Amino acid sequence: MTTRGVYTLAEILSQPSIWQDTMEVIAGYQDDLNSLWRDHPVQQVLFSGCGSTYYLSHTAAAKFQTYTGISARSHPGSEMVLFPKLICSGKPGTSLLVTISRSGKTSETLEAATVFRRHTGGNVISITCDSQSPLALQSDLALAVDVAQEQSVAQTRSFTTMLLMAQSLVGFYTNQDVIGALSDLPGQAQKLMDGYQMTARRLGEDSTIERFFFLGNSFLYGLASEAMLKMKEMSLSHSEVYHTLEFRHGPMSMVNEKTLVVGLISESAYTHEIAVLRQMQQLGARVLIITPVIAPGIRDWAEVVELDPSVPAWARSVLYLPVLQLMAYYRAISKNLDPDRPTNLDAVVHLDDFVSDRA
Ligand code: F1P
Repeated sequence: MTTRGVYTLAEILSQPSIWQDTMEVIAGYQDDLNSLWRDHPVQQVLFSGCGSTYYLSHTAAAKFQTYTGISARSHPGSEMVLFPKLICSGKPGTSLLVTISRSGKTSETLEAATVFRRHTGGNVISITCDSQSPLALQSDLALAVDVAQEQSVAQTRSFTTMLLMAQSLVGFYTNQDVIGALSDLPGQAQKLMDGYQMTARRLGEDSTIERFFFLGNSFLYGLASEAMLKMKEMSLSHSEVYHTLEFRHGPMSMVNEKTLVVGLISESAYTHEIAVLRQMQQLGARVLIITPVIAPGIRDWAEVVELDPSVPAWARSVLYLPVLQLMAYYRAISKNLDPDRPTNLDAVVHLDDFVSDRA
């Protein structure tokens, strides 16, 4: 019995219970969030993180603008520090920054918060798994989900739990029944992992697959990016991410019979997204589709992970990831790698003297 990846597998499988434990924590932040928005109305919201948490910030920004109508965009922490003009727009005090960091210690993210304040005078919210971290302690409001902390370097439950928190920002701002919508998710995640763990294992262990392409639109692009990174970090595989229809504009030249194309399917663009995946299957690719909508005959040419369409789209995003995390895990183990300790990676990137004044 290998000890490789013991933390990663446990942390992936623990997501339903960790999400359940997080519900009360999330509900506890509603009043603080509503006060902050009421007392400091904003015209734009910036989201920022690094690596996995940059991808999370991309999903959060797309979701926030889609559902609130307020301008929202995401930048890697390093971009905000090195190119502060990316930050500046609008009058002082009309912007809000949401920084996302599992550790709350990543140098670029910490400095991005400092640069943001200096250039805009705006407030900083942090979403983190460490309430005692420098980022949390220097934020105007720290939304901490410490229960999701991990031993593995590869983010899994920390990512999805911080995503639950980010989704809840949207839900609170738009007066949704946040806890009602979130309360169904742990059971949905358990059902997905019970129902598709063997699919994830079979695809992960399939050594005839040499290239992975993860496709997603809108707020699913950030999740497709995270799935791409998990496959890279954990299994050192050829793994790329594209906006779904963008894949036709050149990258599909790489498709062959040793390719798995994974489609994270939305409801609003479903027919266009499925057309891309069907085309890739006809070019010889294997196809895995994660979708809330099931078209007739789709199972004849694709492997399908079915999401429950009764879960509101603004709350459903976390459900796209557990099966893809498991696929990356099983591929790592089948390649005799240790996903707990990805090659070349540390849990936190510390940069000495990374300050914007000298940028
Ligand atoms: C950010 C990060 C991770 C990456 C690796 C190194 O950490 O880049 O996204 O997967 O673990 O650190 P954090 O700011 O979210 O703690």
